[in-house]
Amino acid sequence: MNISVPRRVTAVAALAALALGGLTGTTASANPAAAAAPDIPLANVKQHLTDLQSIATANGGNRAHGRTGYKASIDFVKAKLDAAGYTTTVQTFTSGGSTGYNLIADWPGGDPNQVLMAGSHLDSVTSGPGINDNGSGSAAVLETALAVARAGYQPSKHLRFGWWGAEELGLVGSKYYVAQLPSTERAKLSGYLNFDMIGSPNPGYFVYDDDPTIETTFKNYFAGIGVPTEIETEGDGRSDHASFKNVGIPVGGLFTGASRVKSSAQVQKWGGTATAFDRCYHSSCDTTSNINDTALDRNSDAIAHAIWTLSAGTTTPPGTVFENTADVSVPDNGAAVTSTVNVTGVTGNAPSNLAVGVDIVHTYRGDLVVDLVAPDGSVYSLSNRSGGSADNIVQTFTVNASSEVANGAWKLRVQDKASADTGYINNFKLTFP
Ligand code: DTR
Ligand code: CA
Ligand code: ZN
Ligand code: ZN
Repeated sequence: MNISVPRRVTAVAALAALALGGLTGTTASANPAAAAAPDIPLANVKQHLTDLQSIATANGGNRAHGRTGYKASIDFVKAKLDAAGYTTTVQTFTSGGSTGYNLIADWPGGDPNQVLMAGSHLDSVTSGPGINDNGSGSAAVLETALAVARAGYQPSKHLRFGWWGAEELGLVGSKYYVAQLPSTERAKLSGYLNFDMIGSPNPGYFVYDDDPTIETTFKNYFAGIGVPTEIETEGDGRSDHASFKNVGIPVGGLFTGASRVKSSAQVQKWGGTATAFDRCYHSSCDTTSNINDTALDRNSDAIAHAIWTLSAGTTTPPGTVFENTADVSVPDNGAAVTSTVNVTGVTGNAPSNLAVGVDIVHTYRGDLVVDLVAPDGSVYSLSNRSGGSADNIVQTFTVNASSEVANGAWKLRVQDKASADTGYINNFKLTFP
């Protein structure tokens, strides 16, 4: 039986412990500075492009609005996001007599009144597979979203990602999305980042000159890796950010060029040739061979940098533990009792896979009703008179607590509902993955 009370480790000690290989069984109130973005693996982004190419090949050579290849592209991206724990929504609209689709993916958590959004159009033209235009943007945004999930990133702001239909017909999908968004919801969007053609074979590095904070964020990234950038001058109105800008939402984005010809000065700056940035723009040759890997990698990492920087979140170190080791006696056939842990220093909401460690010593577990009570009073049933005459409940439950604010007093509530056997709470632990 352990009678020690919850031990608090100062943030510094907690971080030191984490640095030394993780905390061991004590309360951590680590509150790290805003975390740096992870590197986005180029191989993963290119695999998405290969998959999109396969989809086009299997569907008449394109992924255009109204064609089977586009819906197959939506299904492909959605499946990966669902598997990663996103809340996805497919929005339908009609254009040119055909059904169009937008895919919206929300990362659970963050301040719902401050939404940072990133997006790209997923449709191609009918003449080709659209791997640079715009598989490149779609794949990079997808991989960044998957990196958020891998990191267990809990940003201050709520993260949302979008893949738009029928951009090539005139920004139709993103215009529909914005038009359908109530003004109260539009007001919550702190920024929209757009990525349309970010892997051009003869690349330039262009930054949209719209919202200054977003523009600076991107410029700083490229300056940090020693890559000069230019302001995107032809971008206004030319891609989905225009749909958001037109209703006053701050926008930004990246672009590596389309059919325009790279100048000799730009060749001096970026290398390549004084030819089109993308000679396969809107052509059948816009395939997986129509990609410059360096440009795709740099822009993918720039997207992650912007998401992490502009969402001002922190990554809860994997395995952050909050626990209460004090014993609490459970009265036989009596009133409910509780053990409490106070979660601090975790930004945003709790995760969808919160690990709830329960350790109850008892001679008849079937007597017990065991609940997790969130700081706002929400009740999550863990065990309800189950297990019969077996001894003890020593188990880790995985709870989807993503609708709960993480910080606050979480309680393990236990009640013995039958006479003749009794016991005590030995340990109650919450682990943030
Ligand atoms: N309209 C985009 C390509 C495009 C052309 N100029 C810009 C500037 C900024 C972003 C995108 C573009 C398309 O064909 O999808
Ligand atoms: Ca990378
Ligand atoms: Zn296009
Ligand atoms: Zn495009």
